[in-house]
Amino acid sequence: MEFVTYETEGQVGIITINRPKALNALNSAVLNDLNAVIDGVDTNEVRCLILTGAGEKSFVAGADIGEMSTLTKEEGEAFGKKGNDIFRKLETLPIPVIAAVNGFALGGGCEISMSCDIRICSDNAVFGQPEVGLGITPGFGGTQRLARLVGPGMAKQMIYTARNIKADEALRIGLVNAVYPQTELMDAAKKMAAGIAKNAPIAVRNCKKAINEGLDLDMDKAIELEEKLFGDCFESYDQQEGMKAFLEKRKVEAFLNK
Ligand code: DAK
Repeated sequence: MEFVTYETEGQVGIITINRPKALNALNSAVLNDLNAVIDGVDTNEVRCLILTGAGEKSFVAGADIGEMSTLTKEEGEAFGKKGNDIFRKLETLPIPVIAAVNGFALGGGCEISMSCDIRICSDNAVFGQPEVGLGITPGFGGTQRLARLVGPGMAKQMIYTARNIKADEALRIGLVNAVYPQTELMDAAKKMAAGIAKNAPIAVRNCKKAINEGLDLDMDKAIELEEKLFGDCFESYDQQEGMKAFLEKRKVEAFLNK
């Protein structure tokens, strides 16, 4: 893969967008590689993913402006769909994904981070949706996910003004969960991922499904969904081992994803 690398460390997978000369901007080739890498993740073996960008300056500086600059209306819509399908695939993967935002997360970069379950960032990170300054709308889900994450008022301010925000402001408005010195970001991401990976995988997956799908439902339906996913954990080896370990006052030997 030319533009996206994938490695595993134990039960944690690390996807790195690797086009540092263009600050990891997303062109069609990067999107194709990303799609193939996501398709190749063995979600039975890997229990948590980290998504990051190569280099120390940028996570993803957006969709590739050069490539977009000559698109027709139809091509623009097709490019939007290409990105959206991949971002949605990431969002609906059964396992959690942590975005380790190591610098610029602009436009499509901010949008891909918002397709992840959790965002943490380095202290040099910059977030923004600069699209209206380029004559377009956010096209990879930005209008939808930003409003859901930080509320419509703040999302509208960021999108209409196209003003970038620094890591401390991203933390204050809840766009990221934590800020780390650049040199500590990946260790923090790996530590969080390992903490997730050691928990019962079926339960973690069901929590992801309950939260993601429940947010699109009214409360009665959402609670019903939670009941089903709660029930689904029972009779599993991991539920029995988890509860038995508590009752026997010992540590869980291992959760086996069954
Ligand atoms: N696209 C292409 N190349 C980019 C890029 C981008 N988004 N961002 C940076 N680069 C390239 C630069 O052109 C430069 O290349 P060379 O000139 O060296 O060949 C190299 O990366 C280094 O960038 P700079 O020299 O500019 O580095 P600086 O440190 O001076 O500035 C910066 C860093 C991040 C502030 C600056 O590069 C910048 O402003 N970049 C653009 C950020 C941006 O506006 N991003 C949002 C892009 S718009 C849609 C689908 C998707 C989208 C919208 C609609 N539909 C189809 C509906 C998404 C839109 C976006 O993401």
